[in-house]
Amino acid sequence: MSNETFEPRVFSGMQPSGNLTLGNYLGALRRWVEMQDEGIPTVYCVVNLHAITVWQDPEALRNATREVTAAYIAAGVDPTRSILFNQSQVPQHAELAWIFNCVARLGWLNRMTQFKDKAGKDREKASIGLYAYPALMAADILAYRATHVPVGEDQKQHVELTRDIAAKFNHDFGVEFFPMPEPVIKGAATRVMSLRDGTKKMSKSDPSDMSRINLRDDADTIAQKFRKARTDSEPLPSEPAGLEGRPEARNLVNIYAAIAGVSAEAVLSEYGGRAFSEFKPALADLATAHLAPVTARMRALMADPAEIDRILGDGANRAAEIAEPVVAQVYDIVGLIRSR
Ligand code: AQP
Repeated sequence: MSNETFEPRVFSGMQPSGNLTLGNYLGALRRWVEMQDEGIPTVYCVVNLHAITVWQDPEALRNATREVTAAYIAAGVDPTRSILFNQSQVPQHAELAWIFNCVARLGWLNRMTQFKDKAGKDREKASIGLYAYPALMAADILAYRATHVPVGEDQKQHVELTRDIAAKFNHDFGVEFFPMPEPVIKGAATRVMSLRDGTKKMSKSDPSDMSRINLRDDADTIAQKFRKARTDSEPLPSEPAGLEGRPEARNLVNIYAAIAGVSAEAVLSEYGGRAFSEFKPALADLATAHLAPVTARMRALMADPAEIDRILGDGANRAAEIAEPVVAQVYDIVGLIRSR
């Protein structure tokens, strides 16, 4: 079955497990805004049910939910053009996730690298929710029968699992109900790496704040973090092949390229042969100039939490208008009685 049978619709989300990073912004959020501006129907979610798959302080979680909403809007998500909401306010996500828990196979989930990374060595102590995370993500996407999912590279495997779940559901019940959603992974920074270790992904929940640029960091903090970013002692090469085996250098070049909207080649043709002591301040200036308006807008929005709650309430109503008939049909297909 092809997705042409389905109206195009975009869905994506981020966890309020901390404040958003430059990785979230360059890897996904900027693409969300582009897709909204292309006029495709877009549904963007703050995925707080995903966040609690690892421990979250309740007050910090409430605050981060509003802050992530503010970051979406500050980055250009327009709550009148996109549906912008918070996952727990639309119970259809959790309802559909249960059904997908019964469709997904243990063998599929056992292959998920994010679970392996996040559970660490002591897997016995990981929550069942962390293990079943991809089934909930499939529910997020498929409750809207979304066809496109803009994400960073790390989420590709989960979107592929969503396709497997959709295909198995369609096959088991002999229907053509769900589309096969496609991951949209584009740009020079689909995997932004930690500033402390070029082999590790930049993450909002990394214990070291110096490992990441937060969207709420001020100019001095951004400059300090880039200045202290780990690098080797060689000057920058004059072409991308010279970045081989130099993950930290590659990361900084990719960040520069993504923010400036140019290729890594273009960055290196300007900075090749120059030392990091010259490149890092240039990168900090570029990042600061780009992020300062986003940060300022985020702060202004956070000063009025009641308005954020109003936006989320409105978004949840609009989201439920789409998700409820989908979940009701799924119940019917599966043979579950829903009406009272
Ligand atoms: N470093 C990254 N580079 C590019 N894209 C990234 N994304 C995350 N980190 C990077 C993309 O941002 C979106 C939201 O991610 P998420 O909040 O659902 O969870 P995550 O992928 O696990 O992100 P974090 O920041 O690492 O969160 P924590 O620390 O809580 O696990 C996704 O599209 C993701 O690809």
